[in-house]
Amino acid sequence: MSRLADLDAGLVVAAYGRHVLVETPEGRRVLCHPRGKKSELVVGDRVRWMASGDEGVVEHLEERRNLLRRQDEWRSKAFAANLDQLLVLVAGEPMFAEWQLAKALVAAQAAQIPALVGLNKCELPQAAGARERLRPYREMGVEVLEFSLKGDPEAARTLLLPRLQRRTTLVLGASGMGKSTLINRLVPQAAAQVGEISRALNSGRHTTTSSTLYWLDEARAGALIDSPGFQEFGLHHIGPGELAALMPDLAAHLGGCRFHNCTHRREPGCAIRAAAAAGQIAPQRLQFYEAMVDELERAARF
Ligand SMILES: Nc1nc2c(ncn2[C@@H]2O[C@H](COP(=O)(O)OP(=O)(O)OP(=O)(O)O)[C@@H](O)[C@H]2O)c(=O)[nH]1
Ligand SMILES: [Mg+2]
Ligand SMILES: [Zn+2]
Repeated sequence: MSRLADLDAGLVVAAYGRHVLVETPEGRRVLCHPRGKKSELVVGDRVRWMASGDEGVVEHLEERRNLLRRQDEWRSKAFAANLDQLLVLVAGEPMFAEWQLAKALVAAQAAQIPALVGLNKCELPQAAGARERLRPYREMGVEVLEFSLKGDPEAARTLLLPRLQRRTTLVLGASGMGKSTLINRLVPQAAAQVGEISRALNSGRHTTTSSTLYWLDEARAGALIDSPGFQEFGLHHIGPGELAALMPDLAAHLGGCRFHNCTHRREPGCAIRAAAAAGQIAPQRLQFYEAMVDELERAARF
């Protein structure tokens, strides 16, 4: 085993199952394979690697600052590591699914990654319904940026770029919310960066199935990470007892319940239910909480 100091440093900019694309500090991209049965490498990982012909072998994974992941009944899947923030894209047409947003925000909170919401397609009349659906989120302190990537791309750039510069941002959103449009509007030579990745992988086969990191600037200070949708956003890595603390609107009332181990469902003297009854917590947020606790408790029994 070579000494760590002798190995090259690199950043995982794309991950495809068993192999990853590693970018060197000089900006060269090398197809690498993990050594042995290592833990799954994800985009954003900092690694140490060694050349082996034209390709490379990842020998070491540097400690992660954070890791955004989801877990369902069957498997655990990591989105990306070492993130500065999460941007969840939503829209009114098609209308975004509120629970997907709610889950993404819980996962971000659990990983201690700041999150903001982008309401795209705000020029459409259906944006009003989406704005209304986002109201509890704004009220709990989630920042919501409104823009129209297609209707007014310049305004969208002006609004978004200061929030994205010099940071690594994971962009999440269901199909049709505008992730690709965002990348194409904000990333110089987005198509070229994709082409470069396909070339390094020697085919176009893998291009859309995995997360990819795009640089926002020549200096490679800011990056957007594109992800392949998030249909099955499981939160099974979170205990049912932890959930309320990860929802800011519920968390604000924690500590006020009569029982210290209150599950906030049917116990008397529950401060969270009292807050919901008083209109301080939106009904759909309490419903989400109850449904998630049920799901997580069921999962814990198996
Ligand atoms: N009206 C309107 N349409 C938009 C806007 N931004 C994107 N779209 C359209 O919405 C559709 C979906 O956009 P995409 O960028 O492909 O969405 P995506 O999130 O990448 O979707 P997937 O790749 O399926 O996950 C496309 O037809 C876009 O042209 C907008 O601001 N207003
Ligand atoms: Mg897309
Ligand atoms: Zn309670």
